[in-house]
Amino acid sequence: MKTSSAVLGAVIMSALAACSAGSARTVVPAGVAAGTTAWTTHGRFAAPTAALPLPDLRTYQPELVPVGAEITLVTKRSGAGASLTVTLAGVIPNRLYTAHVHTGACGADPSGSGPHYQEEKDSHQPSVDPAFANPANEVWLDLVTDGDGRGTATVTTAWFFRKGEANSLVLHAAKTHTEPGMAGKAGARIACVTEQFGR
Ligand SMILES: [Cu+2]
Repeated sequence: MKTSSAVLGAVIMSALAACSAGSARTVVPAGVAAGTTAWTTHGRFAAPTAALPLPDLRTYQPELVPVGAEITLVTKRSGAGASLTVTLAGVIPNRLYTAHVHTGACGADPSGSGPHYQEEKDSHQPSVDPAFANPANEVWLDLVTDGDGRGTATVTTAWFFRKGEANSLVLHAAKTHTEPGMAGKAGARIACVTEQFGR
């Protein structure tokens, strides 16, 4: 199927080329394995002061996630599980970026994306109990950039998102804490991408 994948590649490339700051483009590729669905979202981060309506992607700290930096998010559902691959470009070289899936869409304020998505919900929110705030029950991703400010990381989960309940990927400034009372915290929310994970 050389021809169809070449055509698909051309479609994806033209969709990616069309991305402007703040608006995400989602491409649903054909030909993924039976029982699996996957889609790609790509865009460039917009300024925190960008006018309404709120952009799908925005940076809250342009010194860490510059305006115009790119993100590509590939979400796969295979069986009961999920995998997320995040690629950043145009950010700070040789730096750790952490990311989580949050429940709300990106807001004008960094807190607008709400708490973390949890497979088993903690009745106490925000959840800082390691029994709930842990990388098996939430989506935690660590991404280290190279010397050119690019990086890719993949995280997998044993479960898939409930429809409508997982609506953003939030980039944080620091490593994710794991200790009681702090678990899941990872410093400031520095950028956000609105994405409907639970489709
Ligand atoms: Cu978070």
